[in-house]
Amino acid sequence: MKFNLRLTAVAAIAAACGVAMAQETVVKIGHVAPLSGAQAHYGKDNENGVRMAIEDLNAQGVTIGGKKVKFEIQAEDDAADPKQGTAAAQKLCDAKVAGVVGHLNSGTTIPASKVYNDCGIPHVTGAATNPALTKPGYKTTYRIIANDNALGAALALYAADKLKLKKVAIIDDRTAYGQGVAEVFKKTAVSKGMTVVDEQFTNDKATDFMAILTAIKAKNPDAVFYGGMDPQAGPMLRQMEQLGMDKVKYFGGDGICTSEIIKLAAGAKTLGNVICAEGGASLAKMPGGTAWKAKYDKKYPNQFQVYSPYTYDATFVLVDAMKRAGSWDPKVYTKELAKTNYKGVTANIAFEPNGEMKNAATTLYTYASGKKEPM
Ligand code: ABU
Repeated sequence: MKFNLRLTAVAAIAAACGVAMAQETVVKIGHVAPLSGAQAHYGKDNENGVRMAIEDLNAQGVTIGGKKVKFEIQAEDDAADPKQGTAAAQKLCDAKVAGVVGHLNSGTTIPASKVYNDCGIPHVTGAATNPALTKPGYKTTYRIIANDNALGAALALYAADKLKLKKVAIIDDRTAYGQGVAEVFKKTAVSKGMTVVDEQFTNDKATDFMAILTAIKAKNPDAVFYGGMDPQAGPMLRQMEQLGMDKVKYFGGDGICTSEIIKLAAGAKTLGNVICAEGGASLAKMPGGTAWKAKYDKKYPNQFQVYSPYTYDATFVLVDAMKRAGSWDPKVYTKELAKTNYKGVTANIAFEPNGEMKNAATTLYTYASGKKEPM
């Protein structure tokens, strides 16, 4: 008899849980980044940030407009390619995700932003830094880090004012990001009296830079600025060492400011010449950075690169707007994103009217000890 009563109670609880689970609505958050190709390590790190945010949100239990919600990620790969970027954006529009975190590259994010605007789904990038992203003034586009106007200028000011460097050579990878950040650096460097002794171009698939570095070496620069990502910057540092350019400072934006560059430089002493800039505070100075990073490393050992704290916060920013609107329907909640005042792991997040982050910090880093350190 006792046994039967217990079974009945268990069945009742199971049925109640079943009803509760059936009442949970699944809300999809899209994420897009390169998950294949030479930049997959950045994309995986970004995706990890979104996955961790979704796990934390679901563990907290989120209610929107009186309904219990369960979040799921729809993760897409754009391979850092603009065409695949717009295709992935259209796929997320067709899937009617509630919002998107991404993309990672400016070259994919800028064209994708029009697709999201046309289908009325908001996206928040925690990585793409070309200022042109927010120029169209789409109400569906937001960025939660500083843009390249800040990064390029901070690096040039440091080169000119602190290090008193005179001659710089500039290389970029002809992507929206690489070319954009190099142009800002050049403009500020020239305004500070520095001389640009050479300008060379490569692309985001190249690994052999001997010819352009040999041309640059002949101009005897104090520094090289590279606008591009670490799959090129790492081998470039090795080749600079091979050419004896071991006294030349090496500047770059957030695209080279990764953990992976340490591996890619493969022990080159020139890694110690790197000075790179990121559009946020260092982890130690972020409001929740240290604890967050410890949790991330436990979940995703050896995968941290740069942007995952920002993609984590970007996910929470979307959900915060949904909660305030009482709806996950983008037609209803998108206008709440503009009013964001969210205390994130990375910063207190609020937006300018054009979708840029208000009061975004910029931090310079070096690898002087073979380890990435804020300066
Ligand atoms: N911010 C550097 C990497 C991503 C991009 O803007 O292309």
